Amino acid sequence: MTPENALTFHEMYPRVLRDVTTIPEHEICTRGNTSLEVLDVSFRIADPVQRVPYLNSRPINLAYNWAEVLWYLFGRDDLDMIGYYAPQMRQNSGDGRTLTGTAYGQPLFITGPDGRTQWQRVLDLLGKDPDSKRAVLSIFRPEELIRDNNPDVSCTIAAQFLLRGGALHMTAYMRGNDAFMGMPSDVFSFTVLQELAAHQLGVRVGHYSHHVGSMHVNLPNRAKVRKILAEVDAAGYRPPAFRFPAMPVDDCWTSLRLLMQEEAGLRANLHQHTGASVRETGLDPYWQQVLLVFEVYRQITHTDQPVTRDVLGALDPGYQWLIRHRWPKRMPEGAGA
Ligand code: 5HM
Repeated sequence: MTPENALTFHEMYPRVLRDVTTIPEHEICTRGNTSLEVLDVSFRIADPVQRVPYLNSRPINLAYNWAEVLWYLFGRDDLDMIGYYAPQMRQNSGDGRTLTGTAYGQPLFITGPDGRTQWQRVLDLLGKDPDSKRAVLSIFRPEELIRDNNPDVSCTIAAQFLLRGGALHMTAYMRGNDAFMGMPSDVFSFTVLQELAAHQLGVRVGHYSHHVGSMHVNLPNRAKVRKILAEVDAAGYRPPAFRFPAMPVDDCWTSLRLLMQEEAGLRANLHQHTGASVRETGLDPYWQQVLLVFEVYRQITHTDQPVTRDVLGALDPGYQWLIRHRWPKRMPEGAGA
């Protein structure tokens, strides 16, 4: 199948939702979920930095998306961290403490017997053989199907980097993807990994491709999908013209380690931030924005007050738009969306 193309994920998201809900190939019922399904869905995003849909009817949770990225990058599998941002993920845990299949950081960022992570191996490989077709990050493990009732089997089979024409392209292969709920988070985190890898290799960010065996929408979400389609189909619809910021070209890992420490303190409500204290961390402004998002989420989770104007005002316009739309009831008075 020829992949559909779009410049941004904002453009592609409603297109996939429309295909799955208006011309489904199957209606399936598995593990208690009834879904509309299309098989073998592929698409390509030309500018993967533009990884976010800006939809009134489906404002993404930027705090969760960035937390998931950190959770992956630091090889974590604990519910303590990810369950704080997405309490519903606790249902997929077999032991009440960890996740197995969903914790993609474990296969990707835990050091193996050769003293390297999978991530480092593929980057080393591309450094030596830039045209390689072997730069594969494997995620799905055959052992995941040993237990019939495994509550958490990886949905992502693998991801591949292809360095061509001086740009790092990424292709993700998923066995199944929930087009409404899961796909925005998966595209967000995978394209951040792509951007990070491109910077580590010192090359441009190429296009991002997404191949899915079973693309589906669970029936209870069909009404929400209709709202999204109504929003983009409305006469005179114009998407907000935000640009998602580009990651700085430096050793992001130093910033990421500091961000990870800061995140843990905010999550435990051990400290709090203002616009000024975030600037004083020494983080690059790009990572300061992520820290501000975690501070917004701390205020939302640990207090019952509106988010402070100071922190809200320090956010990049696109981030601010997403936060205002996600948590409209927690905005300071007079701070309209
Ligand atoms: O029955 P199954 O294991 O496929 O249920 C898990 C479902 O979670 C997937 O079918 C998919 O709808 C969703 N999912 C997703 O879309 C799960 C993960 C976690 O690996 C993901 N994207 N990253």
